[in-house]
Amino acid sequence: MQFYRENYINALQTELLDMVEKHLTPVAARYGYSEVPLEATIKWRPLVLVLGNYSSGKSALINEFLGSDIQKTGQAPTDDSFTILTYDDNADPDSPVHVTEERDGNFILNDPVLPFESMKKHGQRFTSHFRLKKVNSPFLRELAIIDTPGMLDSVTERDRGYNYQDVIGDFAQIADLILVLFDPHKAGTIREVHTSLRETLPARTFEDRVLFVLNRIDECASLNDLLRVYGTLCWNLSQITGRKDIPMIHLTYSQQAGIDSRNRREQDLSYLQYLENQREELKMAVMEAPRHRLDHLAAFVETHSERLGQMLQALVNYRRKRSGFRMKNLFTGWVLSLACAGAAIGALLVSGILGGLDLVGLILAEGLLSSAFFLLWILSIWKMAVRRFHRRQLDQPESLISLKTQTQQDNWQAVQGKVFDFLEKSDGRFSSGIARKDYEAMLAIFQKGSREIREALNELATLRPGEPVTDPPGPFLASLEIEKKERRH
Ligand SMILES: Nc1nc2c(ncn2[C@@H]2O[C@H](COP(=O)(O)OP(=O)(O)O)[C@@H](O)[C@H]2O)c(=O)[nH]1
Ligand SMILES: [Mg+2]
Repeated sequence: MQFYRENYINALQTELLDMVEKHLTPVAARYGYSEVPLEATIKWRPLVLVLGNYSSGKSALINEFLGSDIQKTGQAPTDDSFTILTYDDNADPDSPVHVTEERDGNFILNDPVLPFESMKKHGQRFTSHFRLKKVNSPFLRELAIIDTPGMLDSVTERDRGYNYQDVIGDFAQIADLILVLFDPHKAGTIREVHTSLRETLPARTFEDRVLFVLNRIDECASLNDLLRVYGTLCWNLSQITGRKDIPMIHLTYSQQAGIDSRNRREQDLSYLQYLENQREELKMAVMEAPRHRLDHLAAFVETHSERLGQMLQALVNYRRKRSGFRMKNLFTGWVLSLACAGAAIGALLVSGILGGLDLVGLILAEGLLSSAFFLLWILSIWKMAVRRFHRRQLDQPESLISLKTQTQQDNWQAVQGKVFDFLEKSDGRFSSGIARKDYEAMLAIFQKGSREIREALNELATLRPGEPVTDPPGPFLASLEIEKKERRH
């Protein structure tokens, strides 16, 4: 079969999902790392999340992409819902672009095909502000868009009845591409958006996954005004991100919305002609979402195999420490039992009670008595000591692992609670052999699998649409598969 860039992307995606499903999810389930299968949030179509203040023109820009007025727009906070816009495979692609089907929050949150089941936790008020629209726009063939209600000031924010920041954080985590929109009137108010993104996105994917857009640029009075606004935004961004280099900012506006609102003021809009191409560029960047999905998947495999690896390392260390403790304590018990039995027999001899016993009898008595003491030790002190050891580990789980690098510390933050829960629930009784094997598998995925995936992604970057490919990607971790099979036989 001839391979092209398009099916290379698909094949790579299938390989990666397979890897998560076969290798990561079973381990994640075994140790309570995740309640739902890990692939649940990443198996649907590539997702583009659109964020920004209210009336920064999110909905208008989306309408522009889709080629029709699908989303409501307006100056006041018009639309307070999260809306998934996705393609309708059954609709007639030649009919004018329109909404072919609408679904409510209850449906979306309960459909196992969709990646939103875990968002049920945000409650009924959120559910009633969540909807899905199927649209026959060709723009949506390879991706879905999430339109969001804008951020309001913090006072009004409290009346929503759900935690807006948390919802945004959850969407950001499953999104492959995030558009953050600003408009010239509010180029300074981006702290909240940034905070929730920083908190939820793994640091190394932040830069690749977020696109900054200065929208509604047709509302600047002149080129000077635009430059002033642009400068303000850059300054704010670098203040908040703490970086000296300014991220790329797309400058654009919605043509239709612009025409509708024009001629209210004196404006010199001659500068716009130089920026017309930016809309198309942004559109192309958004249409790269399937490639971002691959990066996202690669990062997903990397992050979760690394975290699971660390979790397992802590568990393996726990078992090692526990065995060491048990052995040491057992040995102490044995020595003490012998000593006690010896002392007791000595005392009895001195008092003349055991006077009639010969050497063999004495050895036998010592054996019997020390065994009794030892049994007593095992049943009482030893058990208690192991329980106390267990509690001590639970009190300071960080003693189970060495945290030298920042990455190790970040990962530990993410898994510490899970290690605690698992140890508490299992009471420390789990197979150390299986844990060690699982740890090695996670290490192999993190080190070898990630490298193989990166190589395939690099190869992809060199391909142009329509260009044939000599080798399909993968199979990744062939060695791990073979090892697994061998173990089964
Ligand atoms: N002049 C101009 N007006 C815009 C532009 N984009 C949006 N608008 C208008 O700004 C208002 C808010 O837009 P909307 O898309 O609803 O913002 P949202 O709250 O971010 O979804 C509407 O009245 C739009 O017509 C633009 O690029 N130029
Ligand atoms: Mg809107």
